[in-house]
Amino acid sequence: TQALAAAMPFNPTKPGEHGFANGVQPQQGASVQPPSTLPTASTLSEGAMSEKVGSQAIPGLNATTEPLDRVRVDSSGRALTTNMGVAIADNQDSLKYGTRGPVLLEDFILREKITHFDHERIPERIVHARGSAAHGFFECYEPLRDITKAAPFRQAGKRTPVFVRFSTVQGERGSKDTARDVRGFAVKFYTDEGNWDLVGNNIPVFFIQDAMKFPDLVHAVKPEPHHQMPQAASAHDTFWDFVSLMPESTHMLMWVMSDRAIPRSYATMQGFGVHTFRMVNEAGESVFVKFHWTPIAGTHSLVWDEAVKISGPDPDYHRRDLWERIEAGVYPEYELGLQVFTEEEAEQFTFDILDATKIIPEELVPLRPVGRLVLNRNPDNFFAETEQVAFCTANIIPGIDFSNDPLLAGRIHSYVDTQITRLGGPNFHEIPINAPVVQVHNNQRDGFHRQAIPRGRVSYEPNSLAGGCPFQAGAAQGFVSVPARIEAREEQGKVRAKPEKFADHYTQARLFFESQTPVEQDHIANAFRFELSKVTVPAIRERTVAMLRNASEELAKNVAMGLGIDPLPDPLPLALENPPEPEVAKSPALSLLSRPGDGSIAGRKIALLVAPGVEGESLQAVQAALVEQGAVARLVGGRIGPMKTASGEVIDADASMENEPGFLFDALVLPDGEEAVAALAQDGHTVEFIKDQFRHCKMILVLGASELLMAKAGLPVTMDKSQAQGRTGLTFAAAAQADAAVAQFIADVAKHRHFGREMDPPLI
Ligand code: HDE
Repeated sequence: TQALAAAMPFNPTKPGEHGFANGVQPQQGASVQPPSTLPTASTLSEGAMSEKVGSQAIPGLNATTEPLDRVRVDSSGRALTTNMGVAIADNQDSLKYGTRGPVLLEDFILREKITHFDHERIPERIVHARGSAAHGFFECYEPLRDITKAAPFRQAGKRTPVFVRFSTVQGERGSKDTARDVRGFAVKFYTDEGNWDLVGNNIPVFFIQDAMKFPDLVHAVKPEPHHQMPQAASAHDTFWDFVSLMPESTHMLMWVMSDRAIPRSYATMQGFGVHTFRMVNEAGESVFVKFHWTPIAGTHSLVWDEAVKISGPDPDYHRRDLWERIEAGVYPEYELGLQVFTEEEAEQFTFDILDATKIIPEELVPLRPVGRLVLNRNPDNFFAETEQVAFCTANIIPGIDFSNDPLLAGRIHSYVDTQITRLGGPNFHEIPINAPVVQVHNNQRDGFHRQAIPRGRVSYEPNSLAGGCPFQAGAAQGFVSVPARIEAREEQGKVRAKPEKFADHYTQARLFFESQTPVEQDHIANAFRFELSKVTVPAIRERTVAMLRNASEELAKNVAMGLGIDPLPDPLPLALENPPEPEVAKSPALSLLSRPGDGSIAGRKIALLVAPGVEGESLQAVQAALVEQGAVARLVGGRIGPMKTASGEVIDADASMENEPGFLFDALVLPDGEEAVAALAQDGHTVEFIKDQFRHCKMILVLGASELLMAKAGLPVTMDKSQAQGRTGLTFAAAAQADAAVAQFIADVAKHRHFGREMDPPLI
């Protein structure tokens, strides 16, 4: 396995970590080093202690590494110091009057250390508290000068560094990754004309149409205020109470009850800008755009039973997956597609493009692929980067502009506002992860934690004392808002009201549901059933079913049946009696299964069960074949550590069925070898392992003698191999034919799941 590990790709941007270059042992601390090796006064005074390490990134791949070098600290070979740079002789004991005497107030080293520690925590984000992030780049396919002058789209092949943070919405910072929830997909582009943030989600619509309702929505979904439960879950009374009284949320509910809300990986989910934005070209002409990120690895999700189980042993499931993919060089990659349309076209649509509860079907406005996003570097420090990063919808650059979406308007205000508190003042734009790679020049001054040292006596404009600098860039270079027509009708004046088309709450909810495959429709119905079964007030359950009747009678019936609601309640009254006939009645692009990806299994986790006496040759051949495809193929035993194969060779189990249960893996290989199979059959974990793999519709390769294990797990298809072969994601093979079988297995794994096996309630 060591040879295999060595053959696995690892991230070339981080050669010095994880013992590849510097040895596995950490450097000895100064306090345990013999006095002769302590740094001398002369080595300290050379300024060595404040020296920052250079970046190890591949040049041109990640321009953000350069500006961040200014603040990167590598302490290897350095002595401990106080925050004032004074070397610390003893980091073990506080300063006392005699060994048994009182600690002295003058111990500035102790007091500094404790004081700083006392203030380590900052407030978590009010929403999207739980997140994980990575660095990477955006690469433009071709110049988009016809529609935008925005810097990232200027030349073919141009790379713009990015920092991307994925998140869940409801749970707290330490909550589980696999909650049923919307995922944030926030991208910060460090362009050469300033920072542009595309702060999106993995679902292209939202619960509400107007920012006015956002605090209500969030209060309803967050843990209930009296007892602070439930954590990282929307399955509770206040959420369903609110949304069932807000019919505009029906469309979004369809999406969050679909498998999109339980992605397999951040690398296998889509991202969307949600709102309609504008793009503006050099001539000042503007078009509307919607932004879509599509994962190259395909859109794959978990199943609910699996998501629930994962949250126990691995609440960091998505964080770990993102980290490990990047460390292994299996870089998450997404294609950026634009839906581009004009104002005139928008006026013809049956829905309003300012309404964030509506999509534009791809069949109506197709996606134009414009570039790719590659995440190829993990952060160096979670707090400094992932926690302190501040995304903001107001961060746009010349060539990008807003639409009048009232939800977007609220966001343009909200992000900076919340960050002023979360990051402790108005200067958080100077925190390295937030600072643009271009220079900042203005007359904003002072405030908490100011980093920049502006020179001179001028902090106003116009001025003559500084030669008029910094000066206005003018329309040719500076940001100019699109002089968009204001549509407000004169007779309306100031109003608190919505445009008429906003009142059609159900047409697109129906479109979404009817565009799903039967499996996906079942999962949606089951998700509603689960969530509403956690609601304690029957009237809320019924009101939700009444709402669903307006979107899909079939879905409403299914959900009602699962909740024992009979007869069906009357449908909720419609806000718009006769909505216009939609342009598109079915959109296959809305099905997750319509984007299987590039067929690669890179990054998938596959368990190969092992026990002493395992038939080693066939198993290692399978492992090698999987690793060759970029999969993470781990030997999982009853315990970890070395064990002998049937032929006496030593192999190393690097995981156990106890520490890595079956549901943490995408697929399973059961080994040949009678002794090993007998040992595995004695271990209750084996049956659980196989049953979970089977129930979650995962692919299983059964080699030789381990057929017995399938029987032991009570799997009905085991015996009828002719029927099972190729039809259920189960591959049976004698060890001698493992080579041929593994090809079939790999092709199956690339398909992710075999849903044909699924039953509700589960048979196994
Ligand atoms: Fe956010 N949102 N949001 N949101 N949002 C925040 O900003 C807000 C909305 C999104 O990884 C907050 O710094 C309002 C839609 C992401 O750091 C806050 C409204 C979409 C993230 C805020 C919305 C998003 C946030 C909390 C309705 C998808 C995490 C902490 C008008 C297009 C970014 C913070 C990260 C975070 C406000 C609705 C995406 C409070 C007022 C729609 C991905 O400012």
